[in-house]
Amino acid sequence: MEEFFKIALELIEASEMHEKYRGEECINLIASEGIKSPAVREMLQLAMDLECRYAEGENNLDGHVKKRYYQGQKYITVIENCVTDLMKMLFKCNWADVRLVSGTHANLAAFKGLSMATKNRKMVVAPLSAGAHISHDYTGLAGMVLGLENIELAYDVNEMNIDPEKSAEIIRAAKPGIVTLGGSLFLFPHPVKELSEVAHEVGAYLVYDGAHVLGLIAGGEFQDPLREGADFITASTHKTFPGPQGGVILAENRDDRLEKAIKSVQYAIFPLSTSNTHLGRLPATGIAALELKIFGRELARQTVMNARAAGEYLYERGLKVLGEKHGFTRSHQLAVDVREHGGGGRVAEDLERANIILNRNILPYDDQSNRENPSGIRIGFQEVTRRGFTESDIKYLCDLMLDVIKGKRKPEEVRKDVIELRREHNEIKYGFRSVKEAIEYLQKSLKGA
Ligand code: DSN
Repeated sequence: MEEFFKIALELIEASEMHEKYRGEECINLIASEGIKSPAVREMLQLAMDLECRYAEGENNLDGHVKKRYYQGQKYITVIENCVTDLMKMLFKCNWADVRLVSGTHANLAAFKGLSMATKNRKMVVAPLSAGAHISHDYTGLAGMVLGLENIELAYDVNEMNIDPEKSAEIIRAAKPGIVTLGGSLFLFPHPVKELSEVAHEVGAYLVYDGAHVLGLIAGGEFQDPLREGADFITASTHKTFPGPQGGVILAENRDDRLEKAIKSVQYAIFPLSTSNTHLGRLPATGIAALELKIFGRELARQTVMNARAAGEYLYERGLKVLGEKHGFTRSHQLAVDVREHGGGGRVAEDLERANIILNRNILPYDDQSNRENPSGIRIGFQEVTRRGFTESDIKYLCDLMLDVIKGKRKPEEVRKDVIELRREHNEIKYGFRSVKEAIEYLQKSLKGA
């Protein structure tokens, strides 16, 4: 009993300490994370009963609830339908599913559904080292769980992008059921237009994993995959889309081909891969969609501007920032080759000692299995942008990073400055300060309409 109680106490203390450490004392630059506004946080708190409930069932082709297997659903159904509609309207499409609990779950349902619809187990996708997510890969969900056969797209390291011509040849030769673009190291828009035409020519569906860039797409930055020809967008809702941790799939139901695929993906969602859809996150996801509708353009623009400004600043001071040819990035991310400073693992750990949190990253020319100390680090600017960082703050942050990376100052010394910089940015911008403020905004806008 004593041991059990000690562990319980340790758990509570660690949870409290974590909130202070990462929430108040670190500058967070992990590109796959995101920060929520006070209104989104408050909405999560308000949904504590919803957090206890279940809602299994089927949806119709509008993405609305069609059938439920439990009672007590009258508001749950409204909530799910409202969030679905907000997502459809935000991303200008006529089908969405918000029952996915993560981006990987969204990929699971899309890949499973589409491999059933096409009766084809081949998927053409970028290599892991060129930015694909582990769930796309033969060593991850796609290969080991779903049993898909992966065929790699061609990647052009000079462009830091998928090579459209060579990849088109690969798709034509492989005749897959799925072509997947998008991913986790994602600096420049992928050639969706070119490759969706080829995918459709061979009867494949094009899936765009927009987990990292969903908020940028909502804000009109980066690219517009559904208009460029993608059949499905899979994504998480907690990176540049600043909502609670969750997932979503979006599509434009244009014709019989899409309708067949949507039905199959819906079946892969329920009954194949969900029971509890984690309902407590849904109202807050809707508030995040509202915030992007109102503030998304400005937020996305500033996020990309901050990332590009950091790229230029670090490059001018001698770091090997990739993608120089195209202004370093058009997303929220930068990729930096830090081999001459000890490698990605070493640099990420040194920065962690200074309370600057980012991740080591495999770069396209790395050995894919070198996950311990790859060449690169990946830096994401979505959270600092929401904390109100503009170009001058970004340059100062880069100076602090350079001090550590170049060994000019001890990380522990830099940490004091990092904590101070973080404390100067307590307010979350581009969102509502409370649910009340959101309601007042909506009521005022509706009155004026
Ligand atoms: N593994 C995450 C990333 O950091 O990109 C996404 O799931």
